[in-house]
Amino acid sequence: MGFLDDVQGTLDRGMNAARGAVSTVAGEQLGFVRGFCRMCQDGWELGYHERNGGNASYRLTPADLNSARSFFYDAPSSWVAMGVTVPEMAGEHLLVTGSGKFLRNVKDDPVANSGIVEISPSGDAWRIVWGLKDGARPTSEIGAHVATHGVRKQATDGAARVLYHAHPNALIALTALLPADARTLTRLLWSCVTESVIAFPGGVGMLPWKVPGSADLANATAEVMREFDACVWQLHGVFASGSDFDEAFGLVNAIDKAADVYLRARAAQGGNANLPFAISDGDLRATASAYDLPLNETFLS
Ligand code: 2HA
Ligand code: ZN
Repeated sequence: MGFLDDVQGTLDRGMNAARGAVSTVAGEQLGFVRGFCRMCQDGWELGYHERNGGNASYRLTPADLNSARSFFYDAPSSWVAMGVTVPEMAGEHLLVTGSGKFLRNVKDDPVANSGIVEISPSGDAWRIVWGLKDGARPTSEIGAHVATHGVRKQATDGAARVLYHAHPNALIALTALLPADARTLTRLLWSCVTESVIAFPGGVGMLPWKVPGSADLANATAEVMREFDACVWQLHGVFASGSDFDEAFGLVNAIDKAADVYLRARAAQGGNANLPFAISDGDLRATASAYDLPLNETFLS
């Protein structure tokens, strides 16, 4: 290689580095990236994300995609199969947290700890178009995210955009005391905090223990979330959907708070499960009627 080639190579590398730096900083300023960072930070501050615990994804709108496209890599990564096939998600773009990444670090360095993946035309693979730098990959629960996005997108006519997976202490503790039954869990949560039925009038779904990151967990979660906008994973945490970051985060927060109140009340009377006072089915119906809520009647007596 001659001297001039060397100079050209150095200039090219310099230009690419400069462009990378510009696109990185600007990408981080996008509104949906900032909202995503805030949700991860809020979860960290509430103790939902020990180590690399938890993960999140956001399905970009066409407007988000327009505003983000100029920051995408010149060449996306190769396609990587994700173990589930979700035709409804073909061509969609998801902002996702990275596998093994700590959610407490997302806000300070979104391009290292999260990134945007495009879903393949057949809905069975992803490739990285922004972020997830230095060989990072999307969350180990990418299958659950993509499969559930497909289901929630259909169930809500496209309104659902956020999926949030957290490991809240009280909720996990409560699942050690209960069978994996959505009705039993929902009734406990509704019965001890007045606003529970307002936050989740449809109730919450629940799955028995499964291997994290498995296709079995992904498919079972998507199935449960045809009906529910949250699915509790026994001895693991919760997976929740929302139209925006406030909705998904608020749902997890409300579910965990009710679990915490229940456990405190139960502990305060020596562990006895029969609380002397609880919100009755009549009270739940009255609340639903006052606020015109889509109450899940099958969970009442
Ligand atoms: O992202 O929480 O369920 C780590 C996990 C896997
Ligand atoms: Zn988890």
